Amino acid sequence: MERLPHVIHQFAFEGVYLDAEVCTFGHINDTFVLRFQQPGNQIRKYVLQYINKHVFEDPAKVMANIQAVTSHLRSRIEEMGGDPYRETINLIPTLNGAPYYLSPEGDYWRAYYYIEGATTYQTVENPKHFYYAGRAFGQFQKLLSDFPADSLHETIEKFHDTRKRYHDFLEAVAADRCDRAKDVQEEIEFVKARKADTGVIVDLIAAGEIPLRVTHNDTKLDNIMIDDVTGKGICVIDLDTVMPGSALYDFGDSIRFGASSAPEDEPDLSKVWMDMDLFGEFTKGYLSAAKEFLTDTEIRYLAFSAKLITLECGMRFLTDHLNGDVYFRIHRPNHNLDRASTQFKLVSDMEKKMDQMEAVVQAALEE
Ligand code: GN1
Ligand code: MG
Repeated sequence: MERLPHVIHQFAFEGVYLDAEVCTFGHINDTFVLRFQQPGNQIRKYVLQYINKHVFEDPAKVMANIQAVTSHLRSRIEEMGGDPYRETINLIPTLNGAPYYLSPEGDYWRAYYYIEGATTYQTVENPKHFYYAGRAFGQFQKLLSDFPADSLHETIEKFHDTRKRYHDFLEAVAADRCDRAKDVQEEIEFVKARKADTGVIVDLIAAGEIPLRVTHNDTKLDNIMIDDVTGKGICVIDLDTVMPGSALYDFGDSIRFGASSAPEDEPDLSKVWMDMDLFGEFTKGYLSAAKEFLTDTEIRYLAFSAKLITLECGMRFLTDHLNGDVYFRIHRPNHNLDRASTQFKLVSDMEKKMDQMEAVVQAALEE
């Protein structure tokens, strides 16, 4: 917080600065909502973020991706008669016209317009929201389907390469830096028993059986803004991991987070399961926008991708727990272990429901 006054003066914000509030949700960056007084007593809000340098080795490349993708989105939204100030994020330049501020200490900061009249959720409060979240993520991929994927930087290498994530996990188990492996044997065995799953999508990509597309790669529910009046998903946010990837990663990650009956870090596992109604809502919304561009092979692996990305995320949380919580921000002891446990509970439940999930995908295609 003490760095804020200096940083705030680097950006082309309008009005008189009033105050800043910390946003505690994301696990990676530090986010602040700033309020500025405008003439006539109006208040305007902006979002200011400090980019985590340990996660993003080259924040300038992250920003180049975001700039390119948002300017593409902006022109497509304008062509369709939409509102480019609500339907995509918009960067605020620094006073020098740069897309981010690099401080003398080597820290990267960026700012956006705050989108008014819309909210992000940690769990689905109204099933229709989830239908519209699916539609918005499908639409996001569609709007970017003519964007040259190879012009984007791979800002985190092999981000959703689940086989690589599995090897990182094995390394963390072997190193056991914090002497925690003895207490999580059951969780470790759970992951090892699913080794064969980890190569399925990477192998399909390598064999050219599914295409690389421009994907978001972090499509959890709290990365979409839901309009407070219409309940529609209006804006996809957190574009840090926009990279070439598989559409399956985006579908799978949305289900992992949003179709769960409980928050990602629920400590009471009896409250955690995969909600089939929510799975249906998202799948219908997503396919209403995406069925026109997805291939048959992608569609065949949609249900599986939900399980795979949930396993991958659980594995990442468990890896970080073993490594001493160096990647995901924690707010209590064993927080990453709790997060891993919810993911594994969801994986087990999805395995039981896989036939039903596949039937839901087929039914949504026929709508
Ligand atoms: C991180 O920053 P945030 O909280 O939106 C992570 C995602 C994980 C997610 C789990 C760059 O996303 O990959 O799925 O936490 N982002 C990065 O909640 O690693
Ligand atoms: Mg986020």
